[in-house]
This record gives sequence, C-alpha cells and structure tokens, in this order.
Amino acid sequence: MYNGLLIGCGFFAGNHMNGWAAAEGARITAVCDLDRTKAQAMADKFGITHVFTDVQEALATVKPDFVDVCTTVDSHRPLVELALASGALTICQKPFANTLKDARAMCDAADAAGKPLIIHENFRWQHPKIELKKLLDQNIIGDPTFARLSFRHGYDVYAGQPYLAETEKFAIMDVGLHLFDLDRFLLGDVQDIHCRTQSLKPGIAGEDAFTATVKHDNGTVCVIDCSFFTKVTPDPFPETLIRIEGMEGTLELLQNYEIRVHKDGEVKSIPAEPAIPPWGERPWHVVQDSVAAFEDHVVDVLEGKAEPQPSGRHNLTTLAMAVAAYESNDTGRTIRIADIEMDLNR
Ligand code: NAD
Ligand code: 89Y
Repeated sequence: MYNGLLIGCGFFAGNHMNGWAAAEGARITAVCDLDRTKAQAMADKFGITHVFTDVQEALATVKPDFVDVCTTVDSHRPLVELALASGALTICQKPFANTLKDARAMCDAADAAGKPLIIHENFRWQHPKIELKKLLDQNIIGDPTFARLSFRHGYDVYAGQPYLAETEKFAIMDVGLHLFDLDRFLLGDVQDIHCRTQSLKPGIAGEDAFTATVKHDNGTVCVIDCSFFTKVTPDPFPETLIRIEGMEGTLELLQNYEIRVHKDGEVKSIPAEPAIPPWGERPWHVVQDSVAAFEDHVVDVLEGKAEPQPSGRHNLTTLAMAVAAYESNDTGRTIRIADIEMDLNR
C-alpha cells in the first residue's frame, strides 16, 4: 500500500480524495492546506488523522510515497519541488505552470530526484475519449485528415471556482490545456497553431472563448474551440464534442456520449457514457470517472508497470501550445510550437 499526501483541499480536491479512496494499492494518509478549516473538513470527511497547514512539516512527518498537488497554478512550482526533493512521486494538477521556465525547472527537479512527475491531465482519461482512441488505433477511418475538438457551454463555473473570473489568462489556460493535451493524445505531434480569443461575459478579467487551428506532423488539421459563454439547451458541460475525419471514414463523439462511426456509407452508433461513480453526480461524472482512472494509472506508475500519462516533460509541449496560442492572438500570426519551446526565456 502506497501512502500519499494531498496538498490543497479546495473545490476539486474532493474528487481526488474520492478517487484515492476507491483506488487499489494507494491511499491518502495526510492532507495539507494553508487554510486549516479546509484541511480539517477534508480530513474529517475521509477519516484522515494527519492534518497540516505547512507542507514542509507534512513531508518531514509523514514521508509520503507520493504527493498529490491540487492547488491553483501559482503555488505549483514550490510545492512540486519540495515534494520531489522529499523523494515522493509527485502529481501536479493542470495548469502545470504559468511559464515554461517554471515547468522546465520542475521537470529538472524530477530528473534530479529520480522520481516520476505526472500531470493530472484527466481529459485523456475520460472514458469516451479512450474509446475513441481505441477506434483510431484500429485504423477504422484510415489516416486522419481533419479533426474538431469542441468544448462550448454556459455552465456557471465561477460559482465553484471564483478565481476563474479573475485570471487574465483564462479559457486557454483552464480548458485549452486539456484540449491541447487531448489533441496530442488523439492525433500526435504538433507543428504550429493559430488562435483567436474572445472575452464575452461582462466583468471577467480574461478570455472566455477561443478558436485555434493546429497543424500536425502527420498533416491533420485540427480546429480546437472553447467557449464559456454559449447559450444552448441542454447545456453540454462538461462534454467535449469531437469529430475526426479520415481517408476512409469519420468518427464522431456527440452530446450524451454517443460515438458514431461513419464508414462505407453506413453509420454505427456506440454508447460511450461513463459510469457515475458511487460518490459522483451528473454532470461531473465524466470528469469524476476520469479522475479515478487517472489515479489507478498513478498506482501503476508507482508499481513500475506504466510510464506517466502525461509526464511533466510531455506536458511542456502542451504548455508551449498555450503560450503559442496567446502569442498568435496578440500578433495575428501562426506560431511554430518548436520556436516557443526553444526560447528559454519563456
Ligand atoms: P481552490 O482554490 O478551490 O483550492 C486550492 C486550495 O489550495 C485552497 O484551499 C488553498 O488554500 C490551497 N493552497 C494554496 N496554496 C497552498 C500551499 N502552498 N499549501 C497548501 N495549500 C495551499 O482550487 P480548485 O478549484 O480546487 O483547483 C485546484 C487546481 O485544480 C487548479 O489548478 C485547477 O485548474 C484544477 N482543476 C482541475 C480540474 C480538472 O478537471 N482537471 C477541474 C477543476 C480544477
Ligand atoms: O477548471 C476546469 C477544468 O479543468 O475542467 C473544467 C473546469 O472545472 C472549469 O472550466
């Protein structure tokens, strides 16, 4: 049994804790939050006896096998570096970092510690996306040519995550990173990106919509679009709608988790709705199920049976896509991802 420390007991951490409680082979034995009330509430809910407000004290006292960082981005680098230096496998919630410099430093810290650094990127662990990837890998539609990943809704995310209304880099850094990772998971390496952002909801600090076009090494062009200000009923939050066209057919992931396979003039429908975990609820179940799947994967990594999906190093390119997307919007140009990655000042 691997013992873990959870850092950050806010809005999303309950999903982490529920996932760990269901995982075989690992458990959370200590929680930490700057806010003692939040840490104590989480500890009470999950029967945890070790409660901390100071990370260094927590690491020194419980010496965890793994650390799960579920704080917002500004605190990621110091917390991840402390966790790795303590010798723990370390998980960092997305966004990995505000800058590539910070992200690279965390990857270097993982190398120096000789411990895995895994980014909590759960979109690629969502059941319908895994099913879609299996169909792609079976080459049913032939070589992909065009794709569209679309995440548009009007769900009130600000109620649970008020900081989203205050951040100047919002939609791309919040959900864009998920979609960029998903794009790479489904379609492989990327060459360049063009992006336009929009700020639609009055009173928020950053962009709440963007439309990006991504070119892949294999020639596939993918449109990635996201909006937090879409008026549509029923609201699809938090579903990603996907279309992938290939030389011999088309795959679709439609609202309500239906996959359609178009091939040889026929259409096959495959249900792909995830189970609602016993502790979960709609509409979050696709996310909650993916958190549990991600955490099962972390146990596999702890046991040496799997490589991190995705690792910190892999996530550097995903973060570079976000940096490039903002630069594209600012300059009106298409930005090469390699140019962003090579610039050590970013
Ligand atoms: P939150 O603000 O509700 O909670 C963060 C908690 O971390 C707070 O309680 C804060 O006191 C604590 N904290 C901050 N710095 C700390 C430190 N140095 N030591 C100990 N505790 C510290 O945030 P949230 O909404 O739970 O989001 C956390 C992260 O999860 C964010 O990066 C967010 O983007 C991500 N998130 C991911 C998903 C997903 O689907 N993967 C969904 C929602 C949020
Ligand atoms: O923070 C976001 C995320 O990662 O998934 C959905 C979300 O909670 C709101 O946009």
